[in-house]
This record gives sequence, C-alpha cells and structure tokens, in this order.
Amino acid sequence: MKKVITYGTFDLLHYGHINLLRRAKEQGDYLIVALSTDEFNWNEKQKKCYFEYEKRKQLLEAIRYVDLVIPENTWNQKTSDIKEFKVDKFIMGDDWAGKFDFIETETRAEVIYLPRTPEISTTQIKRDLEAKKI
Ligand code: C2G
Repeated sequence: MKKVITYGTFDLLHYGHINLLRRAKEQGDYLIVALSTDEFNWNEKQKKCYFEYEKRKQLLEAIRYVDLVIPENTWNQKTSDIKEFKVDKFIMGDDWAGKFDFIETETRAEVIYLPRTPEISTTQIKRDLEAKKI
C-alpha cells in the first residue's frame, strides 16, 4: 500500500484544498492529512482559524480522498511522522516548493509539489466577505 501525507490548515475548506487532496490521493492508496492545530496556527503561522481544529478535522474526514487525519503541532514533526507511518510520498502545494526537500534526504519518501489552484484561498474568501463582494 502506497501511503501519501500532506500538511495544512484547511480552514474554510474550499475547492483549492479539494483539488490538492484529490491529486495527492491519486499518487497513492492511503492519504494522511496532518492538520494544523489551533495553537500551531496561531503561534507559528499567525493564523486565526474560523473553524476550530475539531470542526476542520470533521470536514476533512468527510472527504472521500482522506483516510486519516492527525494533528500537526510543530514544523519539525514531518520526518518522524513519515517514518512512523511508513509514508512513501510527501505532497504539498507548490507555494511550498523547495521548503521541504530535506525530507528526501532524511527519509525514503519522495517529495512532490503540486500546482496550487489559482484564485482561491481562505484569505481571499475572508477579504471578499469583508468587502461584501458577494
Ligand atoms: N492549496 C492549493 N491551492 C489553493 C490553496 C491551497 O493547492 N488555492 C494547498 C496548499 O498549497 C497546501 C494545502 O492546500 O498544500 C493546504 O493549504 P493551507 O490550509 O493554506 O495550509 P498551509 O497554511 O500552507 O500549511 O507544515 C505545512 C503547513 O501546515 C502548510
């Protein structure tokens, strides 16, 4: 069984996230999503999520491509996660291109960056709602 892992906040779940998860699952048979906790988001990414962790987890677990959701508590858990779950591929959107190449030297996993879906982001959704563009 080929196992794939990806990491993220996935707040205000949108089709850009779904495109990423679908393509990540296409790369294997089992997709693990390491979901950023509320504390990690605030302390490390200065992101205040609209949906708290348990709600974001519930949404992800309802997606047919997702097989397991685990918490992302720190930047540097990726290597141990990959070893613990015997992951074959580490996949992220290409806004992260180059940032996680070290994973290929520290583990046997392949690192793949997939093109982001253009013109959609959680930040953009929040901006549009504030500007009452909809
Ligand atoms: N994404 C995408 N297209 C978009 C928006 C997001 O492909 N229009 C991808 C991102 O590249 C990322 C994933 O969806 O791979 C989740 O995006 P975020 O929730 O914004 O996650 P991020 O803040 O990038 O956190 O340790 C890694 C971090 O936790 C990643």
